[in-house]
Amino acid sequence: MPEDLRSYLEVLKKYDKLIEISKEVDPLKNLAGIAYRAENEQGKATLFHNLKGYPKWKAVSYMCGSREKMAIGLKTDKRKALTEVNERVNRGLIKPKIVSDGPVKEIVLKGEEADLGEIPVHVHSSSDRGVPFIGSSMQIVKDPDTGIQNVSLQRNQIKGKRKMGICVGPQRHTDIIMRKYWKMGKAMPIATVIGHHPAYYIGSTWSAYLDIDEIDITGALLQEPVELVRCETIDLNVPACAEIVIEGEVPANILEDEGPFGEHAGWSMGITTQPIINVKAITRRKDAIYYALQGARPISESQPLDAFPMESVIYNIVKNVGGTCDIRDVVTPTFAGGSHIVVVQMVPQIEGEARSVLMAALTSPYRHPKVAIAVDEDVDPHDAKALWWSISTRVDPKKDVFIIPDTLGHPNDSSLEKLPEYVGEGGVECHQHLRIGSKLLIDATKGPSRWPATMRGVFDPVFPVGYKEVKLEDFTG
Ligand SMILES: Cc1cc2nc3c(=O)[nH]c(=O)nc-3n(C[C@H](O)[C@H](O)[C@H](O)COP(=O)(O)O)c2cc1C
Ligand SMILES: [Mn+2]
Repeated sequence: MPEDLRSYLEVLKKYDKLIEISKEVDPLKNLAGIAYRAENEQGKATLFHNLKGYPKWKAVSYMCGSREKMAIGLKTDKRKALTEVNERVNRGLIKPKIVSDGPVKEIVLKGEEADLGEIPVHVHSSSDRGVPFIGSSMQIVKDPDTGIQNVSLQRNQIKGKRKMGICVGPQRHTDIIMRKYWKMGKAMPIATVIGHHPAYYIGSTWSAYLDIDEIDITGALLQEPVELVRCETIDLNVPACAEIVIEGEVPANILEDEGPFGEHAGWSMGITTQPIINVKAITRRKDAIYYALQGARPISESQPLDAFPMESVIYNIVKNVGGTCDIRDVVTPTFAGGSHIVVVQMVPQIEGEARSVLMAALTSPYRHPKVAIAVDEDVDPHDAKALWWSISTRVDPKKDVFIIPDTLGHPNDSSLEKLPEYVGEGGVECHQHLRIGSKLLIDATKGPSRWPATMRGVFDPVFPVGYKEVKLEDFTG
């Protein structure tokens, strides 16, 4: 059986990472808050069995709420995840196979039969004025020049029975491809895929090159070809074992108000103008499980799902700096929000290496990070206290801190300067601003390993006597 959302729920149950709730929960009023507490207070995903107004539906939330959970879904663990994921991807991407049918076709609703209102789409944040947004939408489009499909996670605002907004980041692949259709005066076919195994979600947030179909990355992550099935009304192929697929088109040159929506930084950018999707069909499983991916305030699913592929991609880059170097982990702390900080755990071998690694960490396909911090092998980059201790005790600002001005930033990082609107190719207005900012590099390592051990040793931590040997329970029970 191919891996899907259901096989993953079984894994979460086995590892005691899932809370099942049978009391009635309202997707418009309290689903988000309950799911947020389950993750932030207990580190667990939530499966809702009883949804107000949607008697036949179940919904899952926070299934991608931490690196730990996604790692067990990929049959590895939190610590080994980055090396394991990169080994799988570097072994070679795996092309999908086309099948003639699949569970996502159990129900096919075309034209007037299709109704977004039958799906239990939830309200995410206090900023959103009670409007439901689909957060778990993997958008599949096809480059008209190459015929290569692109998969990208982009939210949808519900605007009517068969109308949604789509939030398209400037200059990302969906935007570049959409403008090719618009230049020809054509609508862009688009398939919105909801609910599948985390390997699909990690693939869809993986920032690869334009001519890479992210579904091949999912194949590599799973180490088996993904099964795809043809859409009913548009010329696209979609995962056969997804829960729900919405088939539609983005009409040319139409921009409408979108938002407000709580962003990954933990606040809302207010209203911007964005393209829309006109829905042509909905196909789904008979007993489809809705994936209520929660966005916004940390820790939502925005941060870990941004982080895991970003950490993998950056790890793959920094481990080759200067030929090869000793990288132990790469972490974009989810509690910080926005994925603007990247921490590299490493043992620098020679002078200058940590700085080069920090520059490389900020120069990947990802625009999010603006602060890079190098910590040594004895500092856990997942632990905020250890990070602060390291910065406080191992950094001389005049020689260990650098700022690189006027660099590309993330378009949703409101602390950075907005560039003026530009008019894109074919006279199409850009609907969002690009931002220019700066980068901060902090070297909090103990110094190169080729230095005499006594020089690095100055920074070695000391521990209370007996600390490593004792267990408190042995003395209190
Ligand atoms: C939870 C989550 C929500 C996201 N929502 C959006 C979005 O609404 N619009 C967008 O452009 N990117 C969004 N992203 C980022 C894109 O998914 C990511 O940049 C992806 O790599 C873009 O695909 P591309 O490399 O094919 O351009 C989101 C990421 C996450 C983790
Ligand atoms: Mn892409």
